[in-house]
Amino acid sequence: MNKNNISILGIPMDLGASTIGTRLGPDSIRMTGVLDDLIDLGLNVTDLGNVDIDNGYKKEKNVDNMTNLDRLLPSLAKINEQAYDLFDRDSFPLILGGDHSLVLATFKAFLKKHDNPGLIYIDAHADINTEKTSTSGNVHGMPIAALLNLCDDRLNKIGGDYYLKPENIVYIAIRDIDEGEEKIIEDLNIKYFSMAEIYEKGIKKVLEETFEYLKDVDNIYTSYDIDSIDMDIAPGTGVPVRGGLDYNMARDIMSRLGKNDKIKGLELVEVSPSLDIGNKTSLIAKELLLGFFGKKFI
Ligand SMILES: [Mn+2]
Repeated sequence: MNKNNISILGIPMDLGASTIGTRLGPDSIRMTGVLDDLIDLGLNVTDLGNVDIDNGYKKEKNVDNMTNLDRLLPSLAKINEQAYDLFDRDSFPLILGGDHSLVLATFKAFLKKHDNPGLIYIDAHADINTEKTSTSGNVHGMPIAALLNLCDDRLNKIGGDYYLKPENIVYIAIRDIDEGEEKIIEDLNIKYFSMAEIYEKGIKKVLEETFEYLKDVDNIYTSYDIDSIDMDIAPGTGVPVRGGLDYNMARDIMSRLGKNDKIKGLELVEVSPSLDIGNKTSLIAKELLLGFFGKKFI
């Protein structure tokens, strides 16, 4: 994997969220000038543009507690195909989202591309509700459950019969977990680092333990939800939660992940410019990406 060559795919998705706005995330991040800055770091950047998604303009009916399902399924199938093509290129894949339902399609493509891959999931939420445990019906709270084959088959089977092993996922920064989710995490013994544990150990130790835990996995995908960061510094997101990562921690995580050769793909999701204050969330997203790709920090 050549990290000097980056291919970028935007996924302007908001069908999985409760509010519209994340469809503007990829372009808002681009408009910070991050592509020029990556080129200035000496990288070759290819922007493949955005996946063409039919987002509509309002919520469609709720199908068996999966909102927008009828439009989500063809969109996720399309994202899955284009993500696979992205992962098949001889360059480092960078995905800009978009609401987090998209990871169901992107990580399915990663599972098809790589044998026994791992997932580092940096998020305020666990996104591991099924349509039976979810109180909202929003599919961006369900992708991990679907990747584990725990949801309705219409979600589980998107992108084919490839599934994530529960022992191959590590959550970082979760702090807002629903009751049903807690039970799934306990039953499957899924590894996570809460904010309390992160404060106690520090980022360096948390990531060392993460890679030790994933030591039998050669190919790791990182899914970075901007709501992992505290809502006061990254307010431009659909489901903000107080008590998250501060800027230095968020940036430090990215720098350390970027230096690890096992990381074979990165996505940054849930930036919602219409909920932002002074564009600061997109600007933080830019700094996170630059940190991942080697810009010196502090
Ligand atoms: Mn999320």
